[in-house]
Amino acid sequence: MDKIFIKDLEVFAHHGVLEEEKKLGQKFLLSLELDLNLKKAGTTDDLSKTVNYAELCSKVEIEFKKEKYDLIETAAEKTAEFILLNYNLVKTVKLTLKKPWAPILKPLDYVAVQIERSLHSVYLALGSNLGDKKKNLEDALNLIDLNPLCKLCKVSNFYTTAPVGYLDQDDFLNAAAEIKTLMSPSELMDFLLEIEKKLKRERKIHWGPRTIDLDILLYDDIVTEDEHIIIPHPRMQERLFVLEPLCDIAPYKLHPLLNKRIIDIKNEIKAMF
Ligand code: PH2
Ligand code: MG
Ligand code: MG
Repeated sequence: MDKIFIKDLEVFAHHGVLEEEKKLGQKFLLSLELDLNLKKAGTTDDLSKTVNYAELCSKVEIEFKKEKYDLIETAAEKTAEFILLNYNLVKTVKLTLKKPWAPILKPLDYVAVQIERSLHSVYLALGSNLGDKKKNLEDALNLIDLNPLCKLCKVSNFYTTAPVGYLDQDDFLNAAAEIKTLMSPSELMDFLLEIEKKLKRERKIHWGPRTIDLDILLYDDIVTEDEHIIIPHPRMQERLFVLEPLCDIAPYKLHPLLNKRIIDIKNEIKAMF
């Protein structure tokens, strides 16, 4: 991947555990390695096809000075988040934050932390068959989009589907969505469970009626071995109520375990009926 480098940007800020660090402030040195495709900008000479590093430096400086964190870890994390959420072209940020003048009464060149962060592309399945189904799906999507660590990118059509599994229940309204997020799979799972709780999901019957069900289908191209977080979703390839909406927003996406496109998996299932 192509890169833009920014080395040792000096920013005066007030991060530190010690009281005098918060009061007096000190200089920090911020280095960035941004992964993005520079070919378009390089062949068209068009600034809008890349990241304007002058603007980025100014905005990062403002962001970095806004708060007073105890830890350089936190200052680094927040800065990486800011860049990924505000510059769509940037796929990955590697950030080194040096604190050369940390008042620890030791002769050293500098202390530093380095982190590497990316935005993750995730496909979700949504389902509701209790209460105002359409509103439940819309409320869930809004709550996802409101989270500062998530961006809602695409939403499928809503499909009315007959119940699968446990049959003695009302029809479902199903949908799929693509989000970009900074959360790990387990953080995202916890967040989705929180939304299910907020929207009054009760777990009484397995596969039974629910105001809202939110499932992770795909997370980048990862395949997990963790029995609590199974990605790709283990039954997605059998379920038309998942494949049909997903096909609206990602027909040519490759299922990382089956090595088949979503549209082809859907067509195979449809042919069986
Ligand atoms: N979800 C289930 C079980 N059965 N059937 C339909 N039609 N739609 C669903 O979302 C659904 C289901 C378990 O998550
Ligand atoms: Mg489900
Ligand atoms: Mg579920």
